[in-house]
Amino acid sequence: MLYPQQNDKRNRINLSGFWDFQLDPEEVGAAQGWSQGLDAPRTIAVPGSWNEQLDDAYHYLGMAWYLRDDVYVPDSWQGQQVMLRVGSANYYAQVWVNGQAVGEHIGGHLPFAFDVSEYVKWGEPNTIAVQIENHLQPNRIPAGNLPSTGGMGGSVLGGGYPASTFDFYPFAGIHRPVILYSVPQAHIDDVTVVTEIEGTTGIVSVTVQQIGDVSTGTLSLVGESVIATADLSFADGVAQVRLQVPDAKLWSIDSPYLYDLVITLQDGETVVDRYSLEIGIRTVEVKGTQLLLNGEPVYLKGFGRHEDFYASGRGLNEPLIVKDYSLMKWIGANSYRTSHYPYSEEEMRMADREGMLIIDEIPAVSLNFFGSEDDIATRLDMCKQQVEELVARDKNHPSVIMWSVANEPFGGPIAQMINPNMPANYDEIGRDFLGQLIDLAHTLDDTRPATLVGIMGASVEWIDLADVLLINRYYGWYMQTGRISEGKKGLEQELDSLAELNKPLLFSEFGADAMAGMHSIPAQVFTEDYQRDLIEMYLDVTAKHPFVIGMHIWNFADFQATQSISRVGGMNLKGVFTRARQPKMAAHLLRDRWKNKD
Ligand code: BDP
Repeated sequence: MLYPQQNDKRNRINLSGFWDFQLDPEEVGAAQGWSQGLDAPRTIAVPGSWNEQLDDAYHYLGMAWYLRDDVYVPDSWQGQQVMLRVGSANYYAQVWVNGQAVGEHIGGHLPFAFDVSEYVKWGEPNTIAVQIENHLQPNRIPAGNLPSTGGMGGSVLGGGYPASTFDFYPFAGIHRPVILYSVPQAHIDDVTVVTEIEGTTGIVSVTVQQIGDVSTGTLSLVGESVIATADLSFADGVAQVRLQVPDAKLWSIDSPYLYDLVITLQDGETVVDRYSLEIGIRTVEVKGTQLLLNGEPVYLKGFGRHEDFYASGRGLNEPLIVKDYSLMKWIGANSYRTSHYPYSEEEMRMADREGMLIIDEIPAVSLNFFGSEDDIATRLDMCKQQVEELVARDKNHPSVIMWSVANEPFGGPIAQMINPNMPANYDEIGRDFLGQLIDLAHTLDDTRPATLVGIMGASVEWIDLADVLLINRYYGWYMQTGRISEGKKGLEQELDSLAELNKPLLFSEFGADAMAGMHSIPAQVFTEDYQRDLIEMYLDVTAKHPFVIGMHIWNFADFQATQSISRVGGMNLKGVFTRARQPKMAAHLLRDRWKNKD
């Protein structure tokens, strides 16, 4: 799934901007020909969640239509393959060109593209329509409307609204750019780059896949000048090359050096297709209880985050990405997890450029292993699809250091609460499910560790499947509420037992809600003071344990969740920045600790 690009052989038109939009609660649009025109259109911005843009659609998660009828395809694209690509649409989408259905996609956060060559009209405007719905359903990933909770869900399953099983707003719509692009008939279809380091030499192994029957090509690696070149020779559509880069400039947190890898398909002297890609030479490895980047132990300082902001909702917001990166640099963070779904491709490129380490997560948040065998198989297939699509999309990003196949699969007390009659072999079913996902991540990419994120109280056998242990802990918040010193005891005890697993451990979530501007002495829950003190306690306790390889605070910024009695204004307030990106006291604590010490 290569990111479309414009060069001398390829074309791309970004269709971001104002589109026509109409809700379709009765789901009559397809039958009534809305794919060719909406009868009561209003304006919406693409990309962006509809919920944040239109006040009457805030809680609407049903079917809706997006349409543009002004799309010319340039004459110069004739003879090329014309593709229509959606960066992401949550959750189910079907795409139409000039009234013809060209394809559909399930899953809210990964790109999909269709060959629309035979549907486009030349010399006149084309009509592009996308219908999308985001019904919350028990077998979707992530799930909603769980029957065992009587359809009640919401924040921490406390019966919130909408009835998600996850603690963030189920924003809906076209969240990333819609791009019309063209590639030559014979073209570079995929590129896989793997890097190794031998002494001061970088090894860059490249596999190129092409569609068509061109048998040769070239490859060059460009730094300040051309560093290495090689000829490509294709057999069965695949060519492989191993480049040596003497005195390689490595990609690292402090110096995220990127080379340009330029690939051509060539018929004799004639260049048929060209694709270039920024790559970084670096290695990631787990050794004993350490995580190594370029052979050196790395300590992860950062956050769990969300794609979330006023008005744009979960939609791509490039100025916000730049702003968030500047705040993460200000605070001294070097890493984050794309909790709880894949973030935009634009953001992944930012991470490459800025030297940010990314734990790349699929949307398998709050999995449960209840239901019939068929139900479980449906969910497993969907998770596998997302692992496959994510690895295909992000495998070449040097910033990606780990795949996360699940966040907080329901086990222990939470599973019991949802379903008091849970099957005796529930833990076993869960382990098999999660084990299959970890195995799949390893099979698709054996160069990066794979992990899953454990919920408090769940069976240790599940997290033990991971190469790096990731755990979310809320001592002093959901447990021992208001008593940080009691929470500290719980944390210390658990750390002693986790040491026995002999694996690196990242605290992937911990924190407290804090209402910006609220203070108290002594520190009480929901004050900035309490959040600051709790975070400080975790940093102090974990610093004594060398197998702890990092601390990710939950959350970078306050974010929109569902409405419930534990979410004031529907907001999760665990951000160390507000939703508007103003610092709370904890942000200054972290800057002091991360910039000046550690
Ligand atoms: C964890 C979840 C996260 C929630 C967080 C919280 O992984 O999505 O937002 O707790 O309750 O259980 O704030």
